[in-house]
This record gives sequence, structure tokens and C-alpha cells, in this order.
Amino acid sequence: MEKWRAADRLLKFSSRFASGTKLTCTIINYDHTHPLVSECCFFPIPFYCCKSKQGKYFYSVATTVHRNPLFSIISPDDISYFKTLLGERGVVQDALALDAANTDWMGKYRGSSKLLLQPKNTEEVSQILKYCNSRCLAVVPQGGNTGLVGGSVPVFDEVIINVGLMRNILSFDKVIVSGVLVCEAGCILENLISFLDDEGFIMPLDLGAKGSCQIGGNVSTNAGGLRLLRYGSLHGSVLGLEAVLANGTVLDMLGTLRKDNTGYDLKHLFIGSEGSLGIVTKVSILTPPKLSSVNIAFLACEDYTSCQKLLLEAKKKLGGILSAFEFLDSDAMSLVSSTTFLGTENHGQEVIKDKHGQDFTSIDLRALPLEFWYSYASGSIFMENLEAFLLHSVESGLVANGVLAQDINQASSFWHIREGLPEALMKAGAVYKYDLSLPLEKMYDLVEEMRVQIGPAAKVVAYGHLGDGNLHLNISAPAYDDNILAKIEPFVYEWTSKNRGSISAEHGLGLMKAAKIHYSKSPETVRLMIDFDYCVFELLPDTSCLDDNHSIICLCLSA
Ligand code: 2HG
Ligand code: ZN
Repeated sequence: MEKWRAADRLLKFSSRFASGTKLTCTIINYDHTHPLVSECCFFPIPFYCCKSKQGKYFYSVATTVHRNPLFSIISPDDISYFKTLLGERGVVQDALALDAANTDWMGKYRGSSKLLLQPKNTEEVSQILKYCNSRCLAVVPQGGNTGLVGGSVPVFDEVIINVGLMRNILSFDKVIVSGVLVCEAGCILENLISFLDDEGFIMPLDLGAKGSCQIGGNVSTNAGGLRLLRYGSLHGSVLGLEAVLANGTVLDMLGTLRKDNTGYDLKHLFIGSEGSLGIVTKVSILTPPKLSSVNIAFLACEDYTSCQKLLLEAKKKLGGILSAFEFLDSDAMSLVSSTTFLGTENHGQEVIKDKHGQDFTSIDLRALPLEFWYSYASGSIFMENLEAFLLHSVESGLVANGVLAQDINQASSFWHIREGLPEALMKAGAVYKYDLSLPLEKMYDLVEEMRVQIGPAAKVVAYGHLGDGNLHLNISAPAYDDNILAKIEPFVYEWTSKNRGSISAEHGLGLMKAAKIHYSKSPETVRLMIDFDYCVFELLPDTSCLDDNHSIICLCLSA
């Protein structure tokens, strides 16, 4: 009963945007088998209204969305305004560039925006939003467009605001106890990593998409990545940020203090809110000093239970130096080794052979890249510990085979295997991606049950951040097929919910999962989020172009 009440309330919220227009948000019901159909039910994305006929379908059950007719269409006057504000260079209408900005990294989500804006500073972002708000133009913030849940591209014809030209490092406090980096949102993660490396520090965040993703998108989506095990999430390392709200108001929360207990710490609401509250324009991040030595072991276990036990052992015996504990199963390993990703020189391949050179992939094997960072001064002690740990793991039967990188080339070839998986899957055909947090002991049960559920129609490939309890469940098929999808969803969400997991560990909700939030959050929590969202918009002055003084800006889901 409570569930139905919650659904009714969501419908009311959606209708608040429908001045004079009857929105027909089709709510099937509110239990876990048929969540809300509408994309406008979570994060008030008034741009999309859900109708019973026609719409866009996004490879995920029950995500048909429709453009809200209350939004304006871009006019020549709008273009002239933006050209005056940003100059010719900041206003992109070129078909090729728009095609790239309209399409997500997987080529799965595609919008039809006719305009891409590239502001050079916060003031320009503010002016753009203010103008769009006054003209009822919907917008979508975009970073490096590397997201995997359809959050970084328009759904219809939203104005794309890309902060890629805002890529200055504003300050870096080198004092060893500080290490605070302040930069603009458009800085590419990899550039920040190299900058810090030269300064003797490291970025607490590292992920496969580092060559393209931007720090503003990372913060907006609360990206996790490979080092979360050691350095924690961005909620811990982001000290402050600047964001622009839908009406153009600039919120300066760009503190660099470790401690500040003056009221609500509002920056946390922007970390992981996927652009629904505003556009992040600057961030300050606490970066740890670089430790001089790093080593990586690539190990093979014969079953998932051994992987789990090994993780516990590694945490117990090497806790202080462990910075990553990743996982890929034999299907993932076969996939990545069968593509052109691995040259013959890749030493990770040795791990999939037994002592006689036989291919291990014929048995059910899991490979684990483990990374360790330690300081040079204590290097030999840690190295001895590490070698003793590895030896003991082999002798006790937990590890079936393994290699310890002998130099930086070997180390990077191990990471190449792990980081190459998303691209290998893309090359293999259609892919259904699920990014789940699950209790460690249950995690692989889902993979096995999914294999039974799907049968031979598709390949179930599993990898992820074992040290963080984060599974990347990928289902690879020759082509997108509704019959396959019907076998995956809602099964995967129900299974996760039943086991008290999260349907989004690190990729966010995006368009793919906005309507699925109920699998991971209680109705009361979702209700409070929606109330909060409306509250923010209601409090903004000058957001009056729709009824009820609501902002009409579609601050959709960025990445
Ligand atoms: C990773 O850990 C990324 O490599 C992508 O989060 C995960 O491809 C995926 O499903
Ligand atoms: Zn990941």
C-alpha cells in the first residue's frame, strides 16, 4: 500500500510541470517487477514526459521517454545570443561534431541536439544557464562523454554544454601535508595524473577512461575506479567545488580545508548527482604524496571462493600497501586475449598458462590484478612481505598461478588487460552493462545464475573491483535483442535488490537506470530526493518560465 502511495506522489510531482498540458505519465505499478515507466520520476527531468504512445527506447526495460512540449526550440536569435556571448568558436553547429556529442561512448544512446556550447569560464556557464532558463531551453551538461549509462548525451534536442575548454589548473599546494589541487571542471583526468606525478603526488582517482574523461564529470558522477580500495571515494577526497545552478547562480563552495563544520556540507549533494542540481565548474581535491615504489601481481585462482579468501588474506597481511584488488573471470580473460588488445609481449598472458604452458582458460579461472604502493625507504621490507604472501598463497592452494611484474612495462601490460575490457566488449558486439555493488560472498552467484538464465544466446562476462565489492556484469551478444533483454531485466535488478546490493555501484543512474532507483533506495528516500530537487529549483529566483516558478532547465545527467 505504501508503495502505491509513493507512486501516486511521484505522479503528482511530474504533473506539476504540466501547465495546461495533461502529462500522461504511465505508472504501471511501484513494485520491483514493474517500476515506474517515466524517466521524469526521479531527478525531476521535466524535459521528458512519459506517454503511452511513441518515444525513445533505451535498451532497458520500461524506459520509454518523451519530449516535454513545454520546452522551446532553438531559434536563430538564440544562436546569435550565444555567438555574442561565446564567440564563433564556442558555438558548435557542425554536423560531425554534433554527431559525436549526441552519441555516447557505446554508441547506444543518441540524442538529436542541434547546438553544442563550449564556455571558457564559470561566468559564461552562468550566462548560458540564465539565458536558457529565461527561454525555456533544455540543456544537458557534458564532460568527456565516457559515461556508460546514457547520462552524458541529450535524449532529444537539449543544448549540450561542454566544459572541455575550462581546463586550467588553478593552484597546487605542494606542501606535503597539504597536496591540494584546485582546477577547472574540464581538466582531463590523465593530464591531472601526469601533472601530479611530476609534483610527486598522485590522483586518488584512476580509471580506464582517464584519457578522455574530465574531472567535473568524474565528480558529478562520483566515479570510482581502480584505487578506491586505498583512497576511498570522491566524497572523501573532494574538499570543495564550485557549481552553477539552473538560473545561473554561482555557488562558491570551493574550500580547500580538511575540516569545516559550518552547517550542511552541500558539496556532497553535487558529488554523484549527475548534473541534476547544477553544473560543476571547479573542484579542489586532496591528493596523497606519491610513494616511490609500485608493484603489480597478476594472479590466477581456480574458483571464486579462493579469490574471496585471497582478498581477505591480502587485506590482513598487506592492508597498508594494497591499492587495488581487481577481478576478471575466465570469460573476460578469453575475451580480452582474443582481441587485438594484447600484443604477444603481454606478460599477463603467462598467468593463464599452467606450468606446462597449457592454456588455463579451459578451466574455470579467475585472474586478479593486485597493485601495491609503498615507499622506497621501506621497499625491501614490503617486497619481502609481498613475496612471502604470494608464496604462501601458492603453497596453500589459494593461487593457482601468478606473475609479479618485473618492470614498469610488465606492470602496465597487466593493467592493459584489465582496462581494455570495456573496449574489447564493444568490439565483440552488443553489450548490456550492469554495474552492481553486492555482498562479496554472493557476487559470483549472480554471474552463474545469469548464465543459466540466458543460456547460449549471449555470453556473460564478469569483472570488477573485487576489493570494493563492485561487480561489472556484462552480457555480450551479437546484436541487441529484446528476447535477451527480457531475460536479463528485471531479473538482475530484483536479484540485486533481494541481496541488498546497489544497482549502480559507480557508473550512476543515467537515463538507463533513473527509473530503477527503487531497487536500491526506499520509497521514503526517493521521495526526499525528489522533494529536495524541487526545493532547490523553487528557491531559485528568476526561474519562472513554466508554471509554479519552477526552473525548466533540464539539468540532466552528466558524465
Ligand atoms: C571499469 O571498471 C569501468 O573498467 C567500466 O567501470 C566497467 O565496462 C564496464 O562494465
Ligand atoms: Zn569500474
